[in-house]
Amino acid sequence: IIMVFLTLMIIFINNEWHTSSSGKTFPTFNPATGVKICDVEEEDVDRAVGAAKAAGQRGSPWRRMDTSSRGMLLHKLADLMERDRLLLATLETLDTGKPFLQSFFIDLDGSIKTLRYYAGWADKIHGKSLPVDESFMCLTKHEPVGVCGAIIPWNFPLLMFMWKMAPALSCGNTVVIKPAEQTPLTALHIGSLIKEAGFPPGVVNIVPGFGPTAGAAIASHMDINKVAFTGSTEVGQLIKEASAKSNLKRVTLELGGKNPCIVFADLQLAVEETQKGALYNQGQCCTAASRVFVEESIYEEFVRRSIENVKKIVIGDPLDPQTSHGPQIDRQHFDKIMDLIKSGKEEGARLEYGGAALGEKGLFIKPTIFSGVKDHMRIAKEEIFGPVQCIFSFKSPQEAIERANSSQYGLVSAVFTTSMDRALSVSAALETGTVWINCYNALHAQTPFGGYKMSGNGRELGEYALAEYSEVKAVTIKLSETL
Ligand code: TXE
Repeated sequence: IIMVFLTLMIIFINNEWHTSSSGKTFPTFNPATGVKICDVEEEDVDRAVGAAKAAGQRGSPWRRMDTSSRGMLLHKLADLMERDRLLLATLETLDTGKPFLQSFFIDLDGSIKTLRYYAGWADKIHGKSLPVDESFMCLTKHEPVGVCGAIIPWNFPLLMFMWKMAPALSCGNTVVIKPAEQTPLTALHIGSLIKEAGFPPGVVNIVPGFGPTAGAAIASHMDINKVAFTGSTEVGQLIKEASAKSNLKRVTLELGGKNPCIVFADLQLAVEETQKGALYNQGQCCTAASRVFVEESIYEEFVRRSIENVKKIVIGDPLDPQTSHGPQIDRQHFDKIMDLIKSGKEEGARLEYGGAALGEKGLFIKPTIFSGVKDHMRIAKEEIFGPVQCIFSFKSPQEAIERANSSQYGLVSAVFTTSMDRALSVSAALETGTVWINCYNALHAQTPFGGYKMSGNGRELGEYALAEYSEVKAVTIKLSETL
């Protein structure tokens, strides 16, 4: 049924489906089989921005809508996603290769919860009255920023879509969203749900396309007031540059990571959580636990248990509910990972497990463990974005912190310890936007997410994200009468 439904996916603008004005299409593939799923119409950013701008103008149905009704629309969309959960999870797995149960439980759950969380905020976004000097009164109002562009990666297509769209709509903005070229399918199904939920035309527009064309057009568009991007640090830099050279649109960036975990104690928990952190989604996570520092006294036991633990992973057809590990997203990415694995072997890290592709063809890579990793090696410095766990040893907490912080990145980190003192002192010293204590990948719609240093700018999720999608207007009133 899905294959019939997916003959040609088209562009969603103004609550209608359009073909590309350039006539261009591009294919999307199932990474587990290499088989083409369907063709997708390519871009039309200008048309989408025009629709979004008109939909967000003063006096438009969207701008005049009660804030509580705005919240109800977001809840309605969440209801429809719950209804179509099976279809959406299947599409996500077909397009990304991620195991079905992960799509169904993690990606769909996170997406729906994000929508509901921001649905709740819609009528609670308000300013303040300020005690200003002399005979004045000052009120602040939080207004929409305008047209918000969103550029989405392929590792969590639906979840990243919701992390950007939900707060933008909750604050009353309109959006133009570009899914990643590898994974446009769930975004396009959301288009049909947007219409069914009853959002006014033009509030949400979805333009599949490539980075250097559609993505770059969003970053430099004069009528887009804000852009939110998740992807590589290199492209993040291009987006900031394009903003500076066009209209200084606001930019939030969620970029790469080389995330340290520091393990002092609680061995079995640390083995399981850090390995899940390193290998989840085939290692294709900005939060991947890619540098695991283990205290010298427990190092050998940690490595031994990690090897035992990795054997539980089931590699196979992502649609099979038994499968816990699928293929990498595409050939280019597969080659990049294999090259980094080769460099690890050549630079003297000890290969404890995996280290090779599975089978001659296809994009499956065996979960891989390196021990004896040294800070100068490429696998210790570069974002691998693949199923590779790198284990280092350390002697003192000071040394571990210094090495953990010695990175251009600062996205997430984790500490495993039974001492609350140690947990608090180490988490205070770590230069990352998130610190997990005795857990990993513990993400919640209520909790802000974003990076220090070159891992990004701004925060997604939680109340903090609302500031990224609101303009603050100060209204100052002269009081002529004092009583
Ligand atoms: O990322 P890109 P790629 C990291 C990870 C991965 C590497 C490369 O290390 O190995 O990046 O992956 C759009 N202007 N992450 O090449 O190119 C593109 O179409 C505007 C980390 O896939 O950054 C897609 O929609 N947009 C990460 C999105 O940017 C452009 C998630 C991401 O693609 C553009 C993905 C341009 N010039 C990769 N060029 C994370 N932080 O989770 C591309 N794009």
